[in-house]
Amino acid sequence: MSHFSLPSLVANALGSNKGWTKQWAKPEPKANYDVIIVGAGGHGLAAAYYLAKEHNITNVAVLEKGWLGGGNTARNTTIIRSSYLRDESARLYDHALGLWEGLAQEINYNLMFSQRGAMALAHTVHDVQALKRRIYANRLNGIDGEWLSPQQAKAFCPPLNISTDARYPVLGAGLQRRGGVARHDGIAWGFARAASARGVHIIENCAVTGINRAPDGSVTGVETTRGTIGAKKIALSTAGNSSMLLDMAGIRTPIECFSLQALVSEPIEPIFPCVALSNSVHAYISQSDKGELVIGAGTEQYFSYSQRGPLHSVEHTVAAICEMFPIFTRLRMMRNWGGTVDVTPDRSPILGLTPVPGLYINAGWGTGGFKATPGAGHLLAFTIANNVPHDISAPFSLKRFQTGNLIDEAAAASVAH
Ligand code: FAD
Ligand code: PYC
Repeated sequence: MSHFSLPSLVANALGSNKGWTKQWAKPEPKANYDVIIVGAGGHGLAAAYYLAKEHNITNVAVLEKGWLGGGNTARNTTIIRSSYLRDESARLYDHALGLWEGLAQEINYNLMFSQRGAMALAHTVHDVQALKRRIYANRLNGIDGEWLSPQQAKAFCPPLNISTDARYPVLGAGLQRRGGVARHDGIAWGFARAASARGVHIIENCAVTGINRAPDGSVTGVETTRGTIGAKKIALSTAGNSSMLLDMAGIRTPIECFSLQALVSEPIEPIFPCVALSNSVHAYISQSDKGELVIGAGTEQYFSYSQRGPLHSVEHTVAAICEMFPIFTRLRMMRNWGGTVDVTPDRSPILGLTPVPGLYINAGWGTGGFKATPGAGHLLAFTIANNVPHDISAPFSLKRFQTGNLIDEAAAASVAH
């Protein structure tokens, strides 16, 4: 089975991102912009790109406290799928997946987007019922999904142990064949280069420390570690730091932050042909094109803004992987790391207007926002440009925490919380 998608091969053959060189301009900040986006993760950079491309708004700055793409965009396990339960989520994530499918050509950057299939394993009767329900709901929404028996799951993923004497035997699996993985840096650098080419300013080492407001309450700009910068509109796209930024504008949300850890093994020959996720045993795994097994854990059980976590969670995750895939028992772990994820009570994002005129929010993607990167940026750009939410993102407003119209995706998050 090939790990490369055709778009990747084409973009690669064209040599479009020559050795991953970072080809975007590094301007000094101007005094004023039409739009400031806080956070140069994949989402913020995508929003800047779509603002320029689809709304002809190019007087835009993306301000980043660290380095471009160094937040969760750089730290995730890159699983992409649109297999969420609720109609609202299905539209949201499938919008993003649709954008991924044409993106390498569109921005002429090798994103190494590989639709190798994302397979969620069932280990209990409850898992079977929840996964089958999700597959049926997905199909009603026009999203591909199929149920695999244990034998079919093993045929799809040969390293899988389907022995009935496993501690949590595999009872079957839900498969989305259009799911897969991509190169995390690629999406940040690709959007950065494409936005920069359209005139967007990307300014690194520029932390936002305050949000300035006019007497009528509307935004006028931001205070930063590189001085005051004016703007008519400001969008916050700061993932694990979102609640701190919202605090600066006096907005409270039910976001809670946790560390989420991942690790990679030493590189080995291609052996793992898909993405596999287990909610019950708590681990997810794929193989990178470099050959490393990319493995992720559940969220830590305490609140934290720390981009690291304890070793015992990694050990628990590795134990789960070895149980499901005993062939990996003798592999060495190369390195592990963590990111800070911003989790909402219903495990769905917040994307839209805020009570502060001119201030927009894209947050709460928690453990699952990498897959949404082009979609989140696309919908955020629409919202900023038109000052109204896009139809697809309208249900994901802050107001749902007051109205109670929650969009519960706890089971579909595929990560233990
Ligand atoms: P980020 O990339 O974090 O960007 C936000 C940026 O804002 C950062 O660069 C940060 O430095 C900057 N910032 C913060 N505060 C300020 C400030 N005051 N001023 C200026 N800049 C600021 N999702 C999936 O879909 N699939 C997965 O397999 C998956 N696995 C994951 C595994 C791990 C270990 C982790 C940690 C996350 C995982 N996720 C996954 C979640 C995913 O990584 C995030 O939801 C997504 O990357 C968020 O993108 P972003 O652009 O919003 O955030
Ligand atoms: O959202 O599918 C997901 C996911 C898997 C691992 C981390 N996030």
